[in-house]
Amino acid sequence: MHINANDLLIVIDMQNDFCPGGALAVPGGDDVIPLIHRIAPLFAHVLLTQDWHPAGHSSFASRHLGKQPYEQIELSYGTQTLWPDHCVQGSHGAEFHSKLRLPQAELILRKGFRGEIDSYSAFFENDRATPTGLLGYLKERGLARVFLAGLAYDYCVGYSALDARRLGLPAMVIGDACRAIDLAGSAVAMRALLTQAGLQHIETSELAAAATP
Ligand code: VGL
Ligand code: ZN
Repeated sequence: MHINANDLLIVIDMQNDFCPGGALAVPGGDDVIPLIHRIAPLFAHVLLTQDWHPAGHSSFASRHLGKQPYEQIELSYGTQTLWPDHCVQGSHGAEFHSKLRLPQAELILRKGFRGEIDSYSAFFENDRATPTGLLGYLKERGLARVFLAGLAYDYCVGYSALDARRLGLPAMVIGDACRAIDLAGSAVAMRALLTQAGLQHIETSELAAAATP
């Protein structure tokens, strides 16, 4: 798999709260940091996403009387899984993991900042209709193909990949550079959804820099 000048690496939600010790820790979440560091220099363009919720966000179980984390509820835009309070704006948990070193990242895209709607995907909020602006950014910058890595495979990575595909953008999930929350089989379910949508998984070892002339 050769990387071109207009390919983009999107590193999803590599934040303290999604790493071991965090409020919504993804098992082995920080294990992908060295893998991301290995592949990032192959890309001319890197973008980071940052889950960024106001306190009392509607995706937090604590906001809903009698509800526990990981239960589901119906909100105006559909079914929403409830989470422990996480990635609260300005908190330590919302910061990028201290070992993550991607100073070359050209954009930090924050999402989930509206109190009444969650946003897993980097492209659309959870109503699957309200755009984050990322598509416009990619178009204006001539970035054509996206490669996705980070956390969590079965939520933010997966939905970002599905939306990229829905928008007609070639997208690839770097499978070994992701980790899943894996709630009730959600990792297997997401893999099936991605495959069904025609999305390809690749491994970090398959990535190679474009041949220099
Ligand atoms: C995520 C659940 C809630 C993710 C974010 O980054 O996958 N999952 N907020
Ligand atoms: Zn979140």
